[in-house]
Amino acid sequence: MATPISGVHQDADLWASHTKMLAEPLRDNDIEVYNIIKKESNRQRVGLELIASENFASRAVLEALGSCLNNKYSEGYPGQRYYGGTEFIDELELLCQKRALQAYNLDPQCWGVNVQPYSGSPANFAVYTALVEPHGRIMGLDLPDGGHLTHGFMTDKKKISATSIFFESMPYKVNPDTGYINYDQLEQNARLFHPKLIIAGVSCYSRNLDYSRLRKIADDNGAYLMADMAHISGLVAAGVVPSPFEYCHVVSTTTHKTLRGCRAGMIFYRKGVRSVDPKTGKEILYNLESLINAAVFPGLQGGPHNHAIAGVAVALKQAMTPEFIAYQHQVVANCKALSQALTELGYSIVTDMAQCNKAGGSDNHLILVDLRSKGTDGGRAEKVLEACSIACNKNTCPGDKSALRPSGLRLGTPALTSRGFLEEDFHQVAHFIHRGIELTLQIQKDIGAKATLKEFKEKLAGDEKHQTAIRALREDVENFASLFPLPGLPDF
Ligand code: DSN
Repeated sequence: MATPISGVHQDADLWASHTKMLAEPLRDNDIEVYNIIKKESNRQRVGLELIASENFASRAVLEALGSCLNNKYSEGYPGQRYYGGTEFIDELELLCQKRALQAYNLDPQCWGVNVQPYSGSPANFAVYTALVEPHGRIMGLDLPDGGHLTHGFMTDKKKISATSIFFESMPYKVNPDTGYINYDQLEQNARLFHPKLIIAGVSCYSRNLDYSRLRKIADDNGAYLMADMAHISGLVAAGVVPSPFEYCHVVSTTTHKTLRGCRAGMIFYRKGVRSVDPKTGKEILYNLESLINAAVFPGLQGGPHNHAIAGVAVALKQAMTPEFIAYQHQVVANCKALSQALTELGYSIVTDMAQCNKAGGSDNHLILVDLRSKGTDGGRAEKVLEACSIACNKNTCPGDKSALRPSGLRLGTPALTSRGFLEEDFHQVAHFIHRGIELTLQIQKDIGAKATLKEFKEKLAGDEKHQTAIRALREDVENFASLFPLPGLPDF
C-alpha cells in the first residue's frame, strides 16, 4: 500500500491531532455550535414559522451548500477566471445559469443571468451601480408601504439605506384607504422626478403588481424597469402569479424565499436586440450584460460563493418539477385559507375589500393583518405570539401615523407549506394566532392603554397569570407543529 511521503513533524502528536480535528464531525469538534444549531432546529420544528420571507430548504440544497465548493476561489466568470483549478466551478456556474433561464422559460438569446450575487441587497445595489450613475434617480415602493430597504429607503430625518445615499430616491406609495399601489400618483411623480430606474418589487404587499402599467410609466420617462421578485420568485417559476419578465428590463431576486434554495441572489438582464432604428433600420442592442456583470464582479463583490451557487442550482432543478408547482399552488391556497379564517374571526386583512370586489386577502403567499380595529398593534402581538412559538413580524399598515408603532402583522405561508400544511391546518393556525391576540388584549387591559411596549413586555414576562396562559398556548402550538416533518439535513 502506498504511503504519503512526508517527514516527521517536530510535534508528531500535535500534528496527528491536527489531522484528526479536520475529520471530526461537528458534534465532536464543536459541541457549543452543534448545540446552538440543535436548539434552532428544534425551535423550527416545534414552532409555527409564518415569516413571509422564510422557508425550509431541502436536504439536497443544504448538502450542496455544505460541500467542498465552499473552499474554492474563482473570481471572474466561466472561462475567464483569475485563478486556476476552476474547471468544475465553471461547469457548475454554467449549469446554474442554464437552469435559471429554463426555470423562468427565458430564451438565452434574449435573456442572460448573473448567479453570483451574495444575496438580494447586493444584487439590487449592483443593478443600480450598473445602470444608474451615482446620484442618478430611482423610484421604488416605500418601505412602510410594503417595499424594501434597498429600493431607496430614507426617512425625513435620515438616509437609511445606502441605496438612498449613493442614489437619489423618490418613493411611490399605496393608497392609504385601500392598500393598493397608487399607480396614478407614481405616474405623475415620475413625470416630475425623471427616474433612471423604476423598481417593481415588494416585501409586504399581497397583490399582484401591474407590470404592464409600470413598464408604460418607465417608457414614458425613458427609465429602466427592474423587478425585484425576491418574495415571489418561486410563485413566478411555478406560474401561479404573473411573471415580471414580459415587461421588465432587469429582474433581481433572492433564492431562499418562495424559491426555497439557499441564501443567495440572481440578476436577470435582457440581451440581444433592444430596438430597430426607424431611420437607418439598424438594430440597437441591449448593453445590460457587460454593465451588470462588471458591477457584480469586480465592482462590488469578490469571489463568488460557489457552494451557494450549487445550492441555487439544486433549488432551480426542483423548481421545474410538478411537485414544486403543486407546492406553490398550495402556498397560495393556504394563504387564502389563513386569510379567510382570520376574517371569520373578525380580523381586518389589508387590501381585502368586498367593495372593490377584491376579497380573498391575497394573490400570493402573504397577508397583512391590520390590528387597529382590534385595539392593539403589531409590536405587542408579535411579542406574545413569539412567546407562544409562533414566529411572524410586525409591519406598518397603510395610513399608519408612526412607523414606530406599526399596526399590522405580516403572515406568510411558504415555510409551513413546505412542512406539508394544508388549508385545514391553516384554519388551526388562525385559531392559535387568535388566542395569542386575545392574550395580547388581556395584557393590555391589565396595564392600561397608555403603557409603553417596554412595560408591556415586562408585564408579559413577569405576570404569572399571563405566563400560565402563554405556556398553555405554547404547548398546544408545539404539540401541533411537531406533528409535521421538518425538511433539511437528517442530523439537525
Ligand atoms: N428580510 C426580508 C423580508 O422579510 O421580507 C426582505 O429582505
